[in-house]
Amino acid sequence: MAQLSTFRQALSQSRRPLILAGAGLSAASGIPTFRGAGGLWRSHDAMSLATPQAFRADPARVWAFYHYRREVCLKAKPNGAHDVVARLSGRERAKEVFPSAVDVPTFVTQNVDGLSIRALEEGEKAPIEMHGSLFRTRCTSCGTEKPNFNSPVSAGLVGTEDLSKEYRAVPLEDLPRCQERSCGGLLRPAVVWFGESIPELSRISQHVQRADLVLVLGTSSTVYPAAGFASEVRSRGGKAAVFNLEGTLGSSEESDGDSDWFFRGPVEEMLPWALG
Ligand code: BJW
Ligand code: ZN
Repeated sequence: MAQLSTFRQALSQSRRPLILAGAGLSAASGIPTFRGAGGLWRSHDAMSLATPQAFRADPARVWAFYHYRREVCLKAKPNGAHDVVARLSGRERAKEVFPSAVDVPTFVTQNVDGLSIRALEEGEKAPIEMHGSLFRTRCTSCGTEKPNFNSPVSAGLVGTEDLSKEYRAVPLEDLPRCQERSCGGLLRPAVVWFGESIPELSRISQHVQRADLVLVLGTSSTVYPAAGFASEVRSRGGKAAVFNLEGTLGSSEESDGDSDWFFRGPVEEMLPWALG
């Protein structure tokens, strides 16, 4: 297969590789994606759940949605694709796959499920979670941000995780509250909602600007700024390889609209095969 040999050559020549992941990376762990068949946004209106306006208008409804998502992710396990990327984030495997690289690849994930972090072994570099994490909370009063793996996230939300059931309003005082001394403010999930800025964007942009090869794994490339990273790398003469179940606009068997290589299929199978 011609495209495999040119892809392997690009891996071996890359000095600054970048990996960008989306919801498809976690699909094999049973985490629903956002768009596409069975996607979360098909059955839940994004604009009434993933915006700061939605949280201000009805924090209990938004928390019920995030409580449900947290419970699903806590029960899930990293899959083979998370493992492959985690090994690439360690020196030994990175040297085999990217022998010319100056460092282990930069790994940026849009996923908030924490599975890429759970897949890490000792010495492997953690990804940048560009859309935040379901397992961090931020206080809307004092701003304190903390890891939070409580299950349930607050006692008042128990039972609301069954989104098929009619929604039961939870009083504000029973939602997750800040435990900092005398604060007690309302907590929110430390995720990035539509219209919010991306806290790590300047650090990420530096990596995107320097990257000469980007592997785009399981993202529909519809949400900016991440959706623009591959074309940014390519516009400077770098290369992009897309791994996705489906092609996007302008794709054919061997190329995606905005890529040099397109590996169609489940990323948990295609990625280990393509890396060799
Ligand atoms: C498989 C597979 C398998 C399945 N193997 N593949 C420029 C132009 C136009 C608009 C904008 C722009 N810049 C900013 C905007 C506005 C907005 C935006 O992009 N809107 C678009 C919808 C048009 N962006 C923002 O607001 C961002 N903020 C920002 O830029 O601030 C500055 C600013 C603001 C306003 C205007 C201008 C500037 C913030 C975006 C935050 C996104 N947040 C979410 C929710 C996080 C919390 C939560 O989870 O609840 O992040 S939305 C959701 O989409 C989530 C995801 O990370 C993100 C991306 O989704 P992803 O990962 O691509 O998932 P899917 O489901 O779409 O795709 C899955 C893919 O996997 C599919 O292709 C499948 O085929 C594939 N797949 N199984 C391989 N086994
Ligand atoms: Zn507080």
